[in-house]
Amino acid sequence: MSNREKHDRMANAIRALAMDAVEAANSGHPGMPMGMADVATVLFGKVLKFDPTDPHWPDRDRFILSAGHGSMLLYSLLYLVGYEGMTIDDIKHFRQLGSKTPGHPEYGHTVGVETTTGPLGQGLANSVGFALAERMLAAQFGSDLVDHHTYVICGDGCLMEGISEEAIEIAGRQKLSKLIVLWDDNHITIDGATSLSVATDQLARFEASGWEATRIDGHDPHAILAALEHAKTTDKPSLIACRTTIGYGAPTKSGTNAVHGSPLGAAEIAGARAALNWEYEPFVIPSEILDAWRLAGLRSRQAHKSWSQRLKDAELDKRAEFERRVRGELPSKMGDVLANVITKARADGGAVATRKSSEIVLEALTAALPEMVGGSADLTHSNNTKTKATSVDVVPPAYDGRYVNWGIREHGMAAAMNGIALHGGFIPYGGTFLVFSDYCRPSIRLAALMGVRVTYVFTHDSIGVGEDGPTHQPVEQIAALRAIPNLLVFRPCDTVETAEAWKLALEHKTGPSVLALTRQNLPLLRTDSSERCRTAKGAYELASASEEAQVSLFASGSEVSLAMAARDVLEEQGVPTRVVSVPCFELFMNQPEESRRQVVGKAPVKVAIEAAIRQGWDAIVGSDAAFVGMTGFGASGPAPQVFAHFGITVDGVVQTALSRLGR
Ligand SMILES: Cc1ncc(C[n+]2csc(CCOP(=O)(O)OP(=O)(O)O)c2C)c(N)n1
Repeated sequence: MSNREKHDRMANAIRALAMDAVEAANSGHPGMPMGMADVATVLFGKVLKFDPTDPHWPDRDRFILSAGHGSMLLYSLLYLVGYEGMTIDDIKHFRQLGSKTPGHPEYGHTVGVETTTGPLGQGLANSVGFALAERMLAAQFGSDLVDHHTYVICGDGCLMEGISEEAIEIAGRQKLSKLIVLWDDNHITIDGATSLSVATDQLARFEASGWEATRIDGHDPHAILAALEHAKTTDKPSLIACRTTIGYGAPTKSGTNAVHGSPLGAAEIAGARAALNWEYEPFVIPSEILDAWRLAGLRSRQAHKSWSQRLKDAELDKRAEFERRVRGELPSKMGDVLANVITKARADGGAVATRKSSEIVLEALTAALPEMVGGSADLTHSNNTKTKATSVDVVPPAYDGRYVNWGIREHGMAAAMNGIALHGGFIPYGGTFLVFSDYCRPSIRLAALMGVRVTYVFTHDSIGVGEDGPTHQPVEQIAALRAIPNLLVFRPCDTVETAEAWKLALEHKTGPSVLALTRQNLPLLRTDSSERCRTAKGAYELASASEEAQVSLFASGSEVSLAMAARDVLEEQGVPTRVVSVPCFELFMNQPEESRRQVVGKAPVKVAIEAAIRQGWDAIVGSDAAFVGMTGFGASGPAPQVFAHFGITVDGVVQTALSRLGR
């Protein structure tokens, strides 16, 4: 068999598996895998550094299928190269409930899947984080241990999505030369030709952002290999536009949107089998082709062995630290570090904004945890995310800093932080205003879905923003974030709760966390000397009533101090009142029912207070409770006046409670 013949047959194995699996599932996307089979065959067969027997090898090249609808491309490859846990039966169960081959690639579900993709553009933007993490980790541990590439296959959809622009600009600025993007330039999307909706010169666009860009025939294995090899030598990120035919091999449907997202049908599949000279039954790969693929799977064995030897030979301390970082384990001193912060905050006692509290905590944490990498979407001095330990920026060529200037690119930042966390070796945190969490939301959702540890520092968390007005005053964002499963949303009331929130966020290894922080100063409320991390329960009684409580006040963040002041007034008026601080709904909902009941208490009047919409509170306080908060958008003006305008005041809370008591 000639090399060309061998290549064609290896690529046709992907095409056959893709069309057969989609046919069996009666759903899926055969066109993209069939079109990109040649590119994928060269990449996995000749270039990609990977070892199917150790899918988590830290120095493997990363492969990201940003065009996640083409998942059968990835599943076929994982099966063909011999990943344990991807069998032909898994391929036959494509898109079935509980299978390892879900509709779109899911991180943590299928071995060999580096990130969850499907929402177009996210994978491409994740890849920027992967490639940046590789450079940063190499800067810290040396190229002996860290020296790999990040490869992406994306489609027209990924490049049309706005997030791609942010990702491309970040990668260009950071000169991520080991990031190589293969664009499936097939001129087709769901609705038809790309010309329906796009007239962009993509190569010029990438070049304008500091990339090297080239166009090749995506069905010519020599051109593909040459382009990949060249891309590895440049000092810029690379775009390789691979001109392909979607559904390559399908006799009547190839090159059209008919092959994008539907089974081909028996007749078209028979025609494709004939055209591709593929005479085998569905799901049958002849042994010489499977052997060729399995050999490709062994290609990096030696590289892996040499790497393992280098790790073994590394100094003991360096090796232990590298392994700890890759495992994502926190250093044992973290507890002491936070305890010191809390002791000092109690000694200092003054009022501080929780964004400042977060900065105080971060100063200590980032000094103790070299894996923390910070950043902000151009609001560093508002988000208070930069510390002494992270004062050096991450910039080429050294990449030895710990702070990323993401620019005004919230979505790109959030997606890249996912990539950094998924790469391993780092715990990313990044800031913007809470109101702009909407700009990050698709990536936050994916962080939660994937279960990756990312922390969002969202400051300016209410109408307390004041003069910037309703465009900058979040009202529905907290509720919207609380709606995302597996996302911890913390709204701490003082420095102690902020330190506890940071601790819990870092310990939440299986999901992301939000810290919603104030711009305005707040008094220290947790003045007791207890070392208990009370935030861990999500809600707790901060102040008890003098006698059996008539009123329970529930609040989060800046409204907890308001509740405490209202309690004083009510107690003075002879109304026994308790205050429950609610820094984290999700953690509270995880408590056993009995302890939740105790925290909620039996007071006949319950009032929840939050300078945001009510949505979500009923699950804690009940729909019969009163609520002091927002019902619409905010207003521009000095913060105290805005709070007064909306009745979110001590008097407002007192009057609400008294009227509920019929007084
Ligand atoms: C954010 C987002 N919007 C819409 C979709 C639905 N969708 C899936 S594939 C696709 C078309 C993608 O076109 P292209 O990238 O050219 O893929 P190809 O047709 O070449 O397979 C769309 C709109 C999606 N997955 N993600």
